[in-house]
Amino acid sequence: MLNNLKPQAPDKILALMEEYRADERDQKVDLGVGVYKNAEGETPIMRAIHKAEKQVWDNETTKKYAGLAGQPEFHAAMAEMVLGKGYPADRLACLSTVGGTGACRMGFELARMANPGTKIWVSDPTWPNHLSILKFMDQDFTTYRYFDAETRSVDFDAMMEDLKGAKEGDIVLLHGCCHNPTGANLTLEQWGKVADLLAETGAVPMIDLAYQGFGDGLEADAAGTRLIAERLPEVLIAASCSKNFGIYRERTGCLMVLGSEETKKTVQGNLAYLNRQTYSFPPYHGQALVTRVLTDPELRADWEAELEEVRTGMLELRQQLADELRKLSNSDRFDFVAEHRGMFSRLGATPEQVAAMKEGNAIYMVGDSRINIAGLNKNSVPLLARALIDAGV
Ligand code: PLP
Ligand code: TYF
Repeated sequence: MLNNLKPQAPDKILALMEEYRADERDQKVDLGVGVYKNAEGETPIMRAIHKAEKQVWDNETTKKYAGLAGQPEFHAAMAEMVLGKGYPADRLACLSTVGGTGACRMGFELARMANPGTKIWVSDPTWPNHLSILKFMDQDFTTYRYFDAETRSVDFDAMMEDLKGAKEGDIVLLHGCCHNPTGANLTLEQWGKVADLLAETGAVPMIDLAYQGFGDGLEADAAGTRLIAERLPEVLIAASCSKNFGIYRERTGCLMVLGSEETKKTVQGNLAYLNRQTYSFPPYHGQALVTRVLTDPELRADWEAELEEVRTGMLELRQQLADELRKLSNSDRFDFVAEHRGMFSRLGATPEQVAAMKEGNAIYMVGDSRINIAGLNKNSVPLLARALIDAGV
């Protein structure tokens, strides 16, 4: 039986991580996988998470099974963080999931259960895992134009043109903020236009929110999602806690589904059903940490402060890189680096140029020339800028 299996292509981002690890050169720079790193190249446990972990350790009295759909207090805390105080609890159903990836997967599954003929519209480009999950599910999907390779900003006219083709009951997947892999994002005004178009066509938005707090701030990064949630009758939101709480390996995420007061109970039942069919109970520990951090005022203030340090640190690196490139190229053609938001920017280098920087400069970026800004520090920014110019980017 097992000899029927075919080899699977490895995840390119994770494979690059291995390649970097095996590189024995001293001065190597890892701009690959989307994990936050401080100036020392470490991914520390956030202070508030560390404290919350101690509290959980001190107070937890049992390890028996918890909620099948997750913990209601986690759902409430997440809903408030994403949708704001006064979110419409009477029409919101929530599911705790295995990371944001699990939330995406369950969102796709729920959409298919609700509408077996649904087509899923994803941005071109999008996070490669979206595509691989959809292919694995044998789910009908298509892309909409998103990124203007020339200006490295959103090609909004093309996006709107393509999304006019989305039909009632189709799913339109949008990145809530900090678009992965491009770094180019919609303005709030553009979110409003997308909302109008979706209202016209009856297509249902699904928002992947994996980097809230990494772009313009915790509230600002949720603004597009909140606008969509206010204007449209049905919305799916796949939120990840991996980045903004720094709890990658705890696998903590939440799928939120906004419908009507009438559909809420059945949606909630279907969500729990999806967990049960897949792995029964979702991981508990990360939910407990996030709930404590969000609901304890002292922990929350400390977490927000540290998240803000992370965010502004990345913005400073963006500015430094843009300034350096302005100097070296004698032009403003790299100014987009400072305009982009989040961990990533797609620089627009060719695969050959990306390979040349890996071989010649030990600078590792994803093949589409996506860099993880947090992989840089003050010393490596000039190295990257120099390598980009020397490679002819
Ligand atoms: N969506 C996007 C766009 C991502 O970049 C990620 C990766 O971190 C995720 C979802 C989900 O991440 P995780 O499953 O680690 O929470
Ligand atoms: O895009 C990234 O780098 C992050 C981390 O299979 C990641 O989202 C990468 C690949 C993967 C899961 C997570």
